[in-house]
Amino acid sequence: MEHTQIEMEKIKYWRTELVRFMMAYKFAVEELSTKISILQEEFQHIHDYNPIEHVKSRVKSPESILKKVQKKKLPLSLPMIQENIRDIAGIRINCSFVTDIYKVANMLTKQQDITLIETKDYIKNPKPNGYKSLHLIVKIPIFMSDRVENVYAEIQIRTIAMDFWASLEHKIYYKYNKAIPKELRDGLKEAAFTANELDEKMERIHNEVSELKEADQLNSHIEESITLPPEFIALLSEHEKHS
Ligand code: 0O2
Repeated sequence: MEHTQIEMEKIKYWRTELVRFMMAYKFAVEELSTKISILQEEFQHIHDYNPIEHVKSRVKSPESILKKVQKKKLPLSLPMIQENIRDIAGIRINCSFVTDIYKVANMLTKQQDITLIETKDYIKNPKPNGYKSLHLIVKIPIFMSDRVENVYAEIQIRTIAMDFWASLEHKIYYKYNKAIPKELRDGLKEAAFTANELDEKMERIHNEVSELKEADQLNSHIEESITLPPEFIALLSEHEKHS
């Protein structure tokens, strides 16, 4: 074979491998997104309430993967990338309340085909800058035509307030090229504190409303289930007249 033809064959081979490699992550995101949609719909149906407000997903771009390879000083090989960069497939779930975050995490990780690899709980242990979120690294099987790929994925679960904070911080972080001035850092810490207060307040109100709703439902259930015979009602009103 001519030299250039060998080179062409190599390029073709690597292109196919790379496309297959990226495809597995696309499928992982699709599989997880379907699982989350099922939970949303079923939970709404059973509990008349949806703990998931919003879901975003992405597959890391090849450029971002390469940046991470350099940052982590990894050799440029697909198996090494597969094993060491575990957030190529990423799902972000926004919940209304903090307790919902743990409910959703539990509903997902107890599914048979999801293996929980690592939990980073930045809600119980926030980052020094104020970042809060629950990160789960999971492994999920992807059934391809001739093989099963076990793919890592990162699931980030947070409240809307935590997400609002994180997206602003992310923008500022890149605007200042990762060196945020002190006044802004202090401002962000204060905002993280306020976001946390808001989360706590909203959850307290939600719980109070739920309790009222439950009491209402119980009362109407009791009213519906007890049918008093008319003689008994007459006896009661007679008794009331004389007392
Ligand atoms: P992007 O562009 O969002 O994907 P790792 O580098 O993942 O192997 P690390 O850094 O210990 O290991 O992972 P960690 O702490 O779980 O963070 C991973 C992701 O969480 C980040 O991805 C961010 O999306 C988010 N994150 C973590 N810390 C912060 C923070 O302080 N502020 C904000 N806004 N987001 C944060 P990437 O790959 O860094 O970026």
